[in-house]
Amino acid sequence: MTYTLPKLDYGYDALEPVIDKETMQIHHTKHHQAYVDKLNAALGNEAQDSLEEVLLTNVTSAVQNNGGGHFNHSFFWKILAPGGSGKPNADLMALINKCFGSYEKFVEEFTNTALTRFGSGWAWLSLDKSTGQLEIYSMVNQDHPKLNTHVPLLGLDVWEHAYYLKYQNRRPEYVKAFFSIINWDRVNHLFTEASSWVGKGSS
Ligand code: MN3
Repeated sequence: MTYTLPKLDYGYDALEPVIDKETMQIHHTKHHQAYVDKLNAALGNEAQDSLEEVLLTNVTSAVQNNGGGHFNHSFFWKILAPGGSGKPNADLMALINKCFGSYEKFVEEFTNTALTRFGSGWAWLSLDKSTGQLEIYSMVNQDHPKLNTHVPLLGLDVWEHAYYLKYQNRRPEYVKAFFSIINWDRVNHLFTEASSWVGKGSS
């Protein structure tokens, strides 16, 4: 058994004009596929049931880089939807307001985090499993979003390969446009699931 590239729930051109078809195609079939292939090679083609468990126990750089790449991209495709979908539900909005002051402040902090990630990496919105609070932070390269202590709810790939064909050096335009294609229905689902784990240990 090996890890495989997950199919997308939408076509490569479905996120236009925010993310162009060519970027999606290359990102999914080349970049993501390469992480999957190298992860399989690093694990001797022995996939484990839980990729999260692998990331938390196998600290070799090949597994962290490529397993992180596989986890992060698999997560990313799911929290995107053509034209965006839904909005934060009442519980999530209440926590956003509590943790950041307002939805606008949340967008501002997430945007700043995505823009100040130097070089390659990701911006994340996660739920801290011990405190039940939302946190925004960035991780470098393909490091996973602190899966030992946090449950990721939203993630944005700010590697240049995610936006360069369309936006070139204009990362701010890409980050701003991202907010119009968020699959909030999916984020709400992740949040509801994550909320039930708060305070129940770190695993
Ligand atoms: Mn990427």
